Amino acid sequence: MASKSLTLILATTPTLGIGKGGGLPWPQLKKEMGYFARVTKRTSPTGISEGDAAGEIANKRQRVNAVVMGRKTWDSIPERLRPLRGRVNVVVTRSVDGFRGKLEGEKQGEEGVEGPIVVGSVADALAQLQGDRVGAEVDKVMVIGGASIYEQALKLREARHVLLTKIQKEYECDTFFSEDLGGDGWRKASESELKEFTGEEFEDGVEIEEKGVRFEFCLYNRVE
Ligand code: FOL
Repeated sequence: MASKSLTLILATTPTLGIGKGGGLPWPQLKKEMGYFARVTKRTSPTGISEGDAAGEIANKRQRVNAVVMGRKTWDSIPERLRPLRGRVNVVVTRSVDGFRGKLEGEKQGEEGVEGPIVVGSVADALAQLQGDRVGAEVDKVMVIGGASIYEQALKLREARHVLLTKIQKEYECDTFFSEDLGGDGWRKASESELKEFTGEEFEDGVEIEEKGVRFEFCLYNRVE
């Protein structure tokens, strides 16, 4: 089976800042976070429409996306919102056993809530999501940070897409994205490619303003 591709999703300031003090650098931007939640949850269309005979016959395994994150990003998500709902959560840590132990000490085993898969690297995450380790068929694998996890992901050939929100205002940051998407290895996709990839309508356009902050939704594809 061919390996699944990886999509990085992130928002950056003009100097590529992504984080500050273990959280996001900017005040809560609801429309930006809403975009993140919808896009990471939404699976790509199957090509089989409802009521389609082929659809009835086909094995209807539930499809779901996965979000792959570093341990610090996991810690940054409010406890009541994690694992991120409607997505398979994968946490990358150098201390897999330590993290599993910490999870057990927390809530865990809350009814109907599946804990995260814990792995030692982004490559391990892909390997786990490839097989039927997960009860559902995994569609998109989205890498949601932080900096060192984006760097690890970008070293893999599977990293093909970057969904980047360009926040057009500078905020103080202590964590930065390291890849130059303006370079030869990447091509900015058109608005129609972005629509198709995300399933978003962008009725207000790809440039939004919220709380006096402008931001633009972009997709970059790796050049072969
Ligand atoms: N990508 C983009 N475009 N924006 C981000 O803010 C972002 N943040 C992260 C990774 N990629 C990103 C990492 N940080 C939540 C909190 C922090 C976080 C990622 C997600 C979170 O709580 N998400 C919930 C709530 C969404 C909502 O409030 O609507 C979720 O269900 O996704």
